[in-house]
Amino acid sequence: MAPKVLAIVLAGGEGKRLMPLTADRAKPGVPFGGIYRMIDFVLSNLANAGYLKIVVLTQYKSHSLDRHITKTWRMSTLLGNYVAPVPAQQRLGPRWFAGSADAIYQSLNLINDERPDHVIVFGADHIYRMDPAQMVAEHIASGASVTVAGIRQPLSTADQFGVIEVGPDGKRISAFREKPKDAVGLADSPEEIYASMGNYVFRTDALCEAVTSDAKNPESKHDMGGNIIPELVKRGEANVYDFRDNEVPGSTDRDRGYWRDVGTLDSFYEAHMDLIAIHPVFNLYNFDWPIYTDYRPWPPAKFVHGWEGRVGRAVSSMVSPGVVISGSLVEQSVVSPNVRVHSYATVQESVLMEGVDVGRNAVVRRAIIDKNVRIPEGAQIGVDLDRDRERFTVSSNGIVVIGKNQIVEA
Ligand code: ADQ
Repeated sequence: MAPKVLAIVLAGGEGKRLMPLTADRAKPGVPFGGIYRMIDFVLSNLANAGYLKIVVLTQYKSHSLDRHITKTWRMSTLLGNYVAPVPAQQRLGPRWFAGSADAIYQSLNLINDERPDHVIVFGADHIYRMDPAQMVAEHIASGASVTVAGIRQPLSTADQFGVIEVGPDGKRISAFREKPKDAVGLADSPEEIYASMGNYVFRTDALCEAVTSDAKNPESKHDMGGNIIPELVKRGEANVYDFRDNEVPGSTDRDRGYWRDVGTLDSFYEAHMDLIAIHPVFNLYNFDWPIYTDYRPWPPAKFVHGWEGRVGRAVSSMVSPGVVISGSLVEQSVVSPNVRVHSYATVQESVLMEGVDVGRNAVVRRAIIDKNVRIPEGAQIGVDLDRDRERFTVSSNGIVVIGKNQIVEA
């Protein structure tokens, strides 16, 4: 009989480094790529691989995330009601999850109900395609207690990741340090480290034992990457799964192995620019491994002559349904549903979320504009960064970010 597998998606992350986009939504609920939300990528990967028993552990500001999962995933006839969002239940006392391992510990009842042989524990805030079944197969064949997905990343980013060292067989993890400040590069590539993708496959007994004994340890931060994985590595029971070995149907040479942690404003912005590059490094047109999301009855996008017959155009951009671009120019941008861009406005190298309205003559450059923000007539965003710093968030790479309910003065 095929082994029984339950998937747990950790979706409680607060996403402090994505403020103001996470001011009133959880990080996995942040809109991405026009019509998606970040969590759609991990859920699509699981669903495409045939894993349809999925619980999503939510916590922080989870309202819009819950609504999205319920509407898009849980009610889906395709998936047959399997994806269930599970909020922090405070079963074990009047507290929220103390960390990602505590989130699992407090949800052990779900594992006990389901009695799987193996548990997939994946994060919810990465943009990538992956066939998790290949990782599960390798995990089962190796007999490891846990298998951690690993990918090479620049040495300079070591302090954002769990850094993996492997033994002579290239598989058994010999050391694991969570976000080290003093990492050294790989022997065969000194400018790279081997990073944990925050995706794990556990033998069920090993996971239950690990989170239960961790819960009793007052010194622990109850963090998967900070506590659970290092403990299993110390016992010599953890293996790595190299993401380079993953073959997703329909992927191209260009987007094979693409994985983006979009935890900061700059990486979130760069991942959008990856989508609209002339030869996109992440290909949304792979219908062999579709990314599912919530489709609403929006009409098609429309490009119309505006004031004085000026042509409305978008080039090198992705434009979602419901958008109207009239007498204005949109370049190298990702435009979400129901955006309006009015005559003589210019939008360049920007990400506009649902319902944004760009007034006549306005200029928006290298910016991320959150849902429903109105850019008034003649306003300039991303033109004078010193002025923008006084009123908005400006990322370290100079991207201007305007949050959901911010008022933009004319
Ligand atoms: P981080 O992403 O920094 O590093 P964390 O903030 O714990 O770790 O988030 C991991 C996942 O768990 C995210 O999907 C987040 O949304 C979720 N999460 C966090 N706290 C939660 C809670 N209380 N309840 C439910 N879900 C919660 C991790 C690993 C690193 C690895 C990187 C890869 O710890 O080792 O390198 O991911 O990006």
